[in-house]
Amino acid sequence: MLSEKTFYAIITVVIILGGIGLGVAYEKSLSTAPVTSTTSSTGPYSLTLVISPNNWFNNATIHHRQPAYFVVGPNGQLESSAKIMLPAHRLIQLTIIDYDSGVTPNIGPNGTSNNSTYAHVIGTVGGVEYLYNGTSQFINATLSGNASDNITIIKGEGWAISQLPWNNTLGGWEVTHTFTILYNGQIVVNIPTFAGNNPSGGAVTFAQFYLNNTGNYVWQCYVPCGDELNGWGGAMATAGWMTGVVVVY
Ligand SMILES: [Cu+2]
Repeated sequence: MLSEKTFYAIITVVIILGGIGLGVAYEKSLSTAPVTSTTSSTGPYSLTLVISPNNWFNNATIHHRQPAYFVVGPNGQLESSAKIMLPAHRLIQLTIIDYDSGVTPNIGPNGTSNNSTYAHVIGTVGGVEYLYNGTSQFINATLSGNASDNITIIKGEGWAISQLPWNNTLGGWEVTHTFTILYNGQIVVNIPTFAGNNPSGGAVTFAQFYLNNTGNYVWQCYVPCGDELNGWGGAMATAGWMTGVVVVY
């Protein structure tokens, strides 16, 4: 028979283990709650977007291959970009990983416009975006910042640019897509992604900005990269592809 002392020692161990078990269960239920932020509530907020070309759009069009923005979720999974949640009054650190490439002869609010506004970086900290990768390709000499022009790209810092140029040789803006945020129809942020002329595509763009009004914004790409309607149908007109809302809370 157990002594009284041993008995109470066992009871104590059972209670402690039970408590740990409860703690683990509680912790687990917390960790399955929706993650709305990848950083603390006061520090910079990180948003990573991926542009994937050639996504299957639908069977009703000959242009099946449509480009789309995706949000990279907290565990690395790709999520819809139809509705992007961003905090107000906090530094947003945006990284766009663009697997697409190619210049565009048209840029702006319709399929025939050629509006250089959308080739400019607007609304970011310092008025610049930082380009990584894709920068060793030949581009218009008006943007002298690539290896063929003997300009040094500082590793780890990217290449700060305030606009992307027109490329005479390729006959288009060196912009593959834009991530443009509008509030009441006005451009708040415009971040063009770099086209380069790398046939395999790919460039990474980093930019920082603040959104200081809570409420619903619109995001839209301004390179007519969809099908039909001079490029403004398909992906360009479908939430979660080349347009969507930004909810600032
Ligand atoms: Cu686009």
